Amino acid sequence: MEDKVRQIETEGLQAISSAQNLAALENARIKYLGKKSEFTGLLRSLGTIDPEERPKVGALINEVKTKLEQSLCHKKIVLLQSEQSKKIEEEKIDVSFPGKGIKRGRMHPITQVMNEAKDIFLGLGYEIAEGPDIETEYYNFDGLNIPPDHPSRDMWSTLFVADDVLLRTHTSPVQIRVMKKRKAPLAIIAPGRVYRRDSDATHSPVFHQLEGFLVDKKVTFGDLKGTLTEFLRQMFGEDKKVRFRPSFFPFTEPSAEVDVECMMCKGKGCRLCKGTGWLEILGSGMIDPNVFTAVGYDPEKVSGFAFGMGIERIAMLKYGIDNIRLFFENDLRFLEQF
Ligand code: 2NM
Repeated sequence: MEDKVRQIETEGLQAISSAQNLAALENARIKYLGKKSEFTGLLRSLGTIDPEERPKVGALINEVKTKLEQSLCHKKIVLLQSEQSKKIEEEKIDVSFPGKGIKRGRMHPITQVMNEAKDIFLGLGYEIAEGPDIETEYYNFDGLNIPPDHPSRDMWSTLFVADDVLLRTHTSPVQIRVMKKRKAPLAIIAPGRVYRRDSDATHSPVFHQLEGFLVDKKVTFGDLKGTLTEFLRQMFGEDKKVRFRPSFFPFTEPSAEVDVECMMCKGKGCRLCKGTGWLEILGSGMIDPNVFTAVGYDPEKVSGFAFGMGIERIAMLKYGIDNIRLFFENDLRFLEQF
């Protein structure tokens, strides 16, 4: 029996020390010290052996059991440590590695062009004013000297919310509101969303405008020309030619449309400018006396000029974009180019 115990000791210690991982070690424990092991069997059969021998064999079994347990415990610590350090090694991260490169967002091209235009007028001493997108006929049409039967008022041009409630078709109502509230001198720009019943490659039912006006004593058409020429030079480049063409708007008299030399062909004539060498950029004019009367100003005492431009149109010309819908579809392949 003693030989058997010694043999189990040798084999057990061997199995423990050669275990390569915790699972193998656990198998060794079950095999050599488990409830169904040979060793436990011997321990149980202790009662059947010669009483003379019993203390000696009992002591030996206890000694071997302790040895195996200590060996197991020690090996377990060694394996745990090596598995831990293996895991640490595997999961090690090099913090000096370059990051994943989080994509930076950017301003929408319409916002960029709008900000550029605003900044130029802020530099010229203008102030920004805002107003509601939902307006009444008075602020959108009547106050601007637009006659009751004007085609822009009908339901095929204007988006109505209810009778006498509509989505503003330009930002001019903001200017009427400012003039009604404050007195001259004023230099104001009104940027914002506007709405029209129109939809094709160059027209969207929602688009952006920047309008503005200046009122003071003795404002002249020369002031209008100087201001808008300076704006266009800053916006499109010092080298660009600018021209003023007679036009008509109900709210200005006289009125002028302003063109800039085509930036694609430098005035030679191309697809973009339809062979004319010029691109129409904005509308303008001297504020009509009827508008002044409507807001409570005396047209004998003050004069002023006003202008308006479509931001999408400017952005399309500036970047050579042929479809306005690209601005609203939010396709990153398009937006990432700006
Ligand atoms: C334009 C063209 C010409 C304009 C006029 C006014 C107001 F309210 F002062 F009378 N605001 N904007 C105006 C004048 C707008 O857009 C093409």
